[in-house]
Amino acid sequence: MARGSAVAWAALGPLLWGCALGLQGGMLYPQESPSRECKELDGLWSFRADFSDNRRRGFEEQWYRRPLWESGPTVDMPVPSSFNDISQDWRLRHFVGWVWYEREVILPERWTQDLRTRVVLRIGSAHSYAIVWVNGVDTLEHEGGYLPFEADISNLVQVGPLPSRLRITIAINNTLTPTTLPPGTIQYLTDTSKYPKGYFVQNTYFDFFNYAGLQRSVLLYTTPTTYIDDITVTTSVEQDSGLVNYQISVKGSNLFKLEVRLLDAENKVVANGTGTQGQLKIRGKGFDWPLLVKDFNLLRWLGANAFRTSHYPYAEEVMQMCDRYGIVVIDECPGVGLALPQFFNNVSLHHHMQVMEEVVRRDKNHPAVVMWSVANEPASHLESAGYYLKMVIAHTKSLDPSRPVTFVSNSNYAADKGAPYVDVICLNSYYSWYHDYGHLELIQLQLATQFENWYKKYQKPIIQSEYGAETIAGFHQDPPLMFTEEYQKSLLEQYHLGLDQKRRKYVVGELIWNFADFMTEQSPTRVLGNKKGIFTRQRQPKSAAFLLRERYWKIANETRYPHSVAKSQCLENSLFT
Ligand code: BDP
Repeated sequence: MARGSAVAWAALGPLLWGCALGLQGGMLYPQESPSRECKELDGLWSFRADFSDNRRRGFEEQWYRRPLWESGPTVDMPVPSSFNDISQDWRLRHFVGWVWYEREVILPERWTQDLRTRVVLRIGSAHSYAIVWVNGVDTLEHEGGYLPFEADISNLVQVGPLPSRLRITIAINNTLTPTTLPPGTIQYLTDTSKYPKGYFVQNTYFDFFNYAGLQRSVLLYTTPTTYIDDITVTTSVEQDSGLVNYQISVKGSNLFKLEVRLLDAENKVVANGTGTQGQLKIRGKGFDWPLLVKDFNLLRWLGANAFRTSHYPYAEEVMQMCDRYGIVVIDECPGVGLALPQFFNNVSLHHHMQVMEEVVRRDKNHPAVVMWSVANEPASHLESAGYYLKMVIAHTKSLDPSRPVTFVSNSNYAADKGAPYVDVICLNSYYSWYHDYGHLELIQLQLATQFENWYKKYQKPIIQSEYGAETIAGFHQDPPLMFTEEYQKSLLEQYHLGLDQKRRKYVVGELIWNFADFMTEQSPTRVLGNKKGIFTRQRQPKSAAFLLRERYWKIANETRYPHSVAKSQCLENSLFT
């Protein structure tokens, strides 16, 4: 049901570097300034899901040509949000196909009359394929969720006297195909004794609910016609000084003068520069007060200092918080569910590289990002996956030579074809949960074997990127049984004993699965979603949260005060600044 041509099943062959790759321009986070204005389009939009059999009625009847209400009934839909959770209509929660959003905006007169102003429409993310019309004119298409895209719409709004009313229509398709990220398949069930005619299901190969819609902010912003399109910052340290290298791309004219000022947290200028590239030298450390946001407060309460954006890039505001809180991030793209051999084809590879370009373009200047992750648990034992991962990793390294690149593996060390190309080996394992369940006594042995095998083969640093147990808050049993708080706690304890054996050697990180419970598709193994959180979905701690809190603060204090007796409590006001 994807729009346009079907999947091209090209055999994996050498890719021509640069062919159709290479993003046009930057994707800076919109900020207000004396020369830039922002107009948020968050709030209520008109919405309609296309329930027609082929899901294409909207295109056949050209719903974008006139206000949406003229072509049929609409409902209110808040933006940002996932349409699945808003309505009481069961069909909408599980809808697969095209949905239509529309919103009218009145523009300030200056935006439409002043020809030295550029007006840009920016969509924070639309999962997963989007087509955008402005006043009925096809303006923008984008493939892939979780990442922003935008279009200069000046020539659509600056067309004569007062077209200050703008109608924005966005059609979004959440169908996952073998060439989307994450990939998926559509299966038609044709046994008419069991299913009505035309019945199909969306198959996915990952463990979270495929929420869709305009899930992040939509906004309009302006720039002058000569404007900064992109900034790339890389940093290093030389003795006592921090070095900030910058490269600025200006568009619209060659006649400009650039002054660069670096501000600290209190808005004091700490370094100056001029021109489109240069180096700023600064001294000292930054310091941030904790912000009043629950998840970051919980991270701080825990003493956690890192997470992975499993399994897609998080909102830009989250990345900004990480910068401020000193939380380091393994920034992962939506390369999840690459489970079937047919997903490793040339079309997907090309798209995957493009997605990595979009991730790096968006997040490259966040100091919080310590590593890029190109995928979670791909079928990396396949030869075709080896080539595919090699190409995506090499491409990501060429986009950002300053950061390590990884993917997260759950393959056997001897079979994994992608591991030779990563800088850090990231491993997911679920001993005593999906294997040998109930047998907590096996964890230490199995974990030691896992680490030793991988390290012997690759001699690379290793991160335990997932481990955990499904736990229903309030379920108790001692001696522990699966799904109880006691079982989760004991499982983590056993893992920690194993991790501590290797921690000072080559195991450089541990990431619990998961921070908080989250929604998944229904299945016999999921009780209202994935319950491996150490916090509930409402952010209340399970017993394991207290265990981790002890551990993380003890490790943090050991590192920061190596000569004092390690205490398992927060010793300072700030986190890891
Ligand atoms: C891992 C996946 C993660 C799942 C987790 C689980 O990476 O997305 O949620 O298993 O089963 O394999 O809880």
